[in-house]
Amino acid sequence: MNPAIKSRLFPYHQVRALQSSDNPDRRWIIIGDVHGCIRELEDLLHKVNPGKKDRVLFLGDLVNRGPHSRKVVRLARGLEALSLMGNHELRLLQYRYSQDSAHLNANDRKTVETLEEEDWAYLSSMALTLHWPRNNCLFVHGGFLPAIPWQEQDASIVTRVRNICHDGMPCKQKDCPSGTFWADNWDQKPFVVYGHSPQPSVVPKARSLGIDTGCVWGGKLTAYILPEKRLIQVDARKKYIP
Ligand SMILES: [Mn+2]
Repeated sequence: MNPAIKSRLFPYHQVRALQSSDNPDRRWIIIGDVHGCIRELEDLLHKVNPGKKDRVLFLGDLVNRGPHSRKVVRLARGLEALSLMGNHELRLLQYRYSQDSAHLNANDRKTVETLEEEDWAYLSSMALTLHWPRNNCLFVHGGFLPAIPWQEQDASIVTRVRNICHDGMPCKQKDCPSGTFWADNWDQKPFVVYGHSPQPSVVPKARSLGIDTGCVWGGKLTAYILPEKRLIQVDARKKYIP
């Protein structure tokens, strides 16, 4: 197929938003950015000990940067976990659907070489958001622009946003020193649980919670358990990137 056509067929519209089924006995185990840190993911799952009724949800960026992207994807598949799309998966899928290697950096290429068909299928199944109506919780990799309804925000926003400018649009810190973090401007419902922006500890705010605690940078890997609102963490075994 012509790569340009295949690229346009990239199925964002199919995976855009999921809504959870409402099983009152089910715990949701929300896991932040793993980035190939398989040993820490195994440590965390051991500590959390998911039951049969529980559902694991990854917030995206399972791959790249760390040592074992493929093993992480394989483990997620084995758990029948749901995963949302991170900017790293988005980039790999953009390459996959366009065959244009301009989407990839050197680290992405190493990951691409290891992935098999089933892994690509898993990446392709990732939704951009998941809404949990019972507690009005919304899960996403990056975040949202507060001025636009969350359902209308596209993959390039919800997987990547960090800072926003005074006009409400995304901006880079170096280009716009007065930009502010999106969650500092998010004072509406639903309550958002997100990853993507690593911090030494979780970032609790009135209307959001950030759980990327920078495992691949030598920080922690975090799980947030709902409905009990409990945090479980493990330390990174090492710093995988300087
Ligand atoms: Mn990310």
